Amino acid sequence: MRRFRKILIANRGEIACRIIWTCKEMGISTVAVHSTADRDSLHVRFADEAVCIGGPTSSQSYLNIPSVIAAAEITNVDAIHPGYGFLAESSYFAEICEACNIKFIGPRPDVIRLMGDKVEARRAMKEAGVPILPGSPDPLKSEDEARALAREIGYPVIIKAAAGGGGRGMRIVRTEEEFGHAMQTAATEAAASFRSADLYVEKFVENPRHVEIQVLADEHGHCIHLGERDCSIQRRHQKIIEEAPSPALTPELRERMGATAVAACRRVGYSSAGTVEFLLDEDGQFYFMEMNTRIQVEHPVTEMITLADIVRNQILVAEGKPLWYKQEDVLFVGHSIECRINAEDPQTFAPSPGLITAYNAPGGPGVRLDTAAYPGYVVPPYYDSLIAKLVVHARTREVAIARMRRALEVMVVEGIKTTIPLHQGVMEDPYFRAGEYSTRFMEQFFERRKIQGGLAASGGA
Ligand code: MV4
Repeated sequence: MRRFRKILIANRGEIACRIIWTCKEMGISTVAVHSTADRDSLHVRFADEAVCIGGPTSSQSYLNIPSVIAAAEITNVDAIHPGYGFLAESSYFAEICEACNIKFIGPRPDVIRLMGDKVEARRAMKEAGVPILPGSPDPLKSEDEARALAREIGYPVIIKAAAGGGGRGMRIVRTEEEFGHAMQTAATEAAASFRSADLYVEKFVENPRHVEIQVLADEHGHCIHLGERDCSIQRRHQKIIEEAPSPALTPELRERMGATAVAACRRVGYSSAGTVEFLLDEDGQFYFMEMNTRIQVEHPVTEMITLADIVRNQILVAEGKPLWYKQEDVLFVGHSIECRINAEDPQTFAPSPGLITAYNAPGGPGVRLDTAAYPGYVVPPYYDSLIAKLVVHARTREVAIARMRRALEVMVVEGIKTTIPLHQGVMEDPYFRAGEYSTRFMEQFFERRKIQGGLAASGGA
């Protein structure tokens, strides 16, 4: 067991600031790394030390392993927190950290590698007794074999890249006639996007909800869950709104999904914070989708309803400490909703980088804003367009929605386009308000608005 004196944050933006907040509370010094485009960023300003690690593109800086490690060596840190994205799920980077005697704040490299291979992850989950969808036990070897398997499973099926995840390189196949073409294009896309062109096939679930369980595990085999998040509101596999608890779960289903996620983590020797993603079908059956071995963008909704600090727990278990609370000690209070504010056109989702000319942060009871933006900040064009996460907490879902509407109303971001008007529209949507939505919500929302005469006519953008 050791105590970290200094941590390097291998990330930028709101998540780098979020990690620094917790380090300050724990009395741990921080080192920020930044690209030349991020010199004036808040994470650079709030960290105790800062090191420029390269040019503006991600590959020149935040993905540049030798630069990040050099910064860690120069500043003599005990550990590196990778945040999300960039190097967070690189088993190779985790291994390099280990070889340099720097603690990687996350699970072991072999566990990251296992979960990065979706075919292997499915196998491990099956062995742990976690429900998986009918599908390939191994990567597809030939079109004929795959076709026979799809016929056995029954259409519709979905072809996915073994090295994929997050929706890249997927093809839904509804009839046998489409199969050959779908497999070809999926293979081409997988080969271009990932190290591996391997594919697998699964039964396709119509109108599912995306419900994920937050887990915390220490290095001594203890594991607990902090309940679920409903992340069904997405567009092109980018989450837009998340909430906890899910309006779709009963206490009984929550307990079963939580226990299943914990069993999955035990089986693979998981440590640190992690997320087990499930598809929930219209009959209330749930199936393993993937496991994320990092802290996630939407972790604040879980922090709000459980009063846990997930980053603090990641740091404590990385120090080798046992989890200090048991499953029975986890609190669940009220309801939380997160709206992702992106520097994007709210209708086309085209990126909208540039100068923030005017800015007002909402506050007041039950409002949390995770952001690295400030008046005069220039949103660079090189990275993800997320500029703020507006998170609310209230006793009930109804009051949480009212609180979100009021916070969105007083939030001002001028000079660039943002998704604030889109969120205002969703908060007014009768299906959202009823909690009746699936992963198809956004397309249906835009369809309803078109019929009504567009966003502008109904109080949106
Ligand atoms: C699926 C599915 C239906 N059936 N797998 C999308 C992201 C990636 N993690 C897997 N995804 C899906 N996998 C089967 N067998 C539907 C999706 C899916 C989806 C999932 C969650 C949230 C939004 C989605 C939008 C389209 C498709």
